[in-house]
Amino acid sequence: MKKSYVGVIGVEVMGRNLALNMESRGYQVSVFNRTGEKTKVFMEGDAKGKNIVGTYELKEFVDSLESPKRVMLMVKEGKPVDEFIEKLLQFLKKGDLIIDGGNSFFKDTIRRNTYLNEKGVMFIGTGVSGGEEGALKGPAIMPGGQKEAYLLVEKLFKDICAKAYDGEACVDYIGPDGAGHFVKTTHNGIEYGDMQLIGEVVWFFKNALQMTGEEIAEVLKKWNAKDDILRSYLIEIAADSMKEKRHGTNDFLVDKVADITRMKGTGTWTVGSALELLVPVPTIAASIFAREMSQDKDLRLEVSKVLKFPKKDFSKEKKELIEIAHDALYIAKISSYAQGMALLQAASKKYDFKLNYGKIAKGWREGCIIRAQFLDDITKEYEKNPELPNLLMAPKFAKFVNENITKLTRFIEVAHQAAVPALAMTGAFNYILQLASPIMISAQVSALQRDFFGAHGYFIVGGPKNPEIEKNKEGKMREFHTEWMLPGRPEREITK
Ligand code: NBP
Repeated sequence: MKKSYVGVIGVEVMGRNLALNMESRGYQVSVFNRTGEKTKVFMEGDAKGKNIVGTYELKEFVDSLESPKRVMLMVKEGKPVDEFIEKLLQFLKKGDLIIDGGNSFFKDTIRRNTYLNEKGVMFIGTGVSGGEEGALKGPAIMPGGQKEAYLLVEKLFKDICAKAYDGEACVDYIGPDGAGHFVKTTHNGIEYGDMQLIGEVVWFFKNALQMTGEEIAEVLKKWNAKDDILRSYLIEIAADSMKEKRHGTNDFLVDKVADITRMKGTGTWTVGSALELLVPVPTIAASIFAREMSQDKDLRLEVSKVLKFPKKDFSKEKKELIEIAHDALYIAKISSYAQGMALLQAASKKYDFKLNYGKIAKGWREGCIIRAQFLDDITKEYEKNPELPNLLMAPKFAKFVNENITKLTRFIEVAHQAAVPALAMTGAFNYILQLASPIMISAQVSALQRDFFGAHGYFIVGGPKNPEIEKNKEGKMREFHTEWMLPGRPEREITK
């Protein structure tokens, strides 16, 4: 029997749709699932009559593949991945390849890569984005691992992945070991931020401007028009869902759906990594906090009986405020992506991922949830200057922010007067504000407090008009401590 080009383990939503996608591009695919019954259902259903080989023993699965063997795991992240790797090692040889296409934590991927490398088996950890539809029709793929491992699947990935409007494949080699999964995790964090920002705008429309679901849908539809700076998949589906009536009723689904958002954890990893790498991601973090707050419905029902705020009505300024919201959302999006990109930069430095930010943004243009016109602009800015210290400094974005920042200020002000929380919008605004502050007075105060109670030291700047930090002859920042408990409170320089 002819051997399969590739094998997929896991026939849940992602695995079975990826297998169908591969088969539709001319590849013979073998499949295996821990619970054989699921394989049987797949083989007798969607896979029937297709060039897909159903297998029920792991050895049979591996034997059915041509060499070098390409095994793609599409199983739940964590232990199942490690368990399959162990079992597969009994049958794989040097030069074979395991690909983990699930949402794995990048440090696990680094560990697995090292472990398998010692055994001569190559390993790719790859983000596969776009959910069920993406898996079937073309996902964005973010592979990390050995370059020679990538070359073994480059053609396959290029054939099955999404293609952007200019025909470019939404896959590229991301970098070594955990690079692909780190980028996918960051993508998910950015996705959380995008969703929260759009949610806050819709809340603003409903509560500050008293707009109906249909009106909101019309506005969002315009924002998704060709060449609009906000054009994106998430705006498109938000517009669509605003119009939706609950099946069999006359109620708008948006008025009936419970205000609870769950999460699977990749956004939390993004924020965890950001904390570890000392990269501020306030918009992304706010979106996690907002999801967390959404979970405790009982508490919110209780607190809302005790705390009540005035809610100013701004519906008379609807037209003007809709325009303001448009540009405010765009600025917040720039800020949020700047945070995500800064996280990628820090991780690239720490883990030597050698990430290419322009290419990463390019690869997100189709086949993933954050696909948007805006990503093209990000790519162009990084192509002009790959060493951009922060995305907000890209001339195109800096110009827009400088000209329109007061709209974000106004949005936040109106939102708060109408008792609409704007966690992510505020986070985006304050990120810009702090980043653009040559002197952060709050940090000056904290530095003083830390030195006062803990003798932690502080640095010295020239003064309000000279924000540069004083350095010694070797170029090192001079550090001082005030003896707060001694009479006269003398200052001494700390020399370590
Ligand atoms: P799930 O994440 O629901 O995983 C189901 C698969 O994992 C089944 O094959 C199941 O086998 C297997 N599995 C489990 Br659960 N526990 C196992 C264990 N202890 N040992 C061995 N196998 C085990 O499937 P999915 O939604 O298709 O997602 C697959 C991967 O892709 C995940 O990492 C997910 O995070 C990621 N992802 C999902 C989406 C999405 O939209 N769903 C999007 C992007 C990425 P069984 O059938 O025998 O229980």
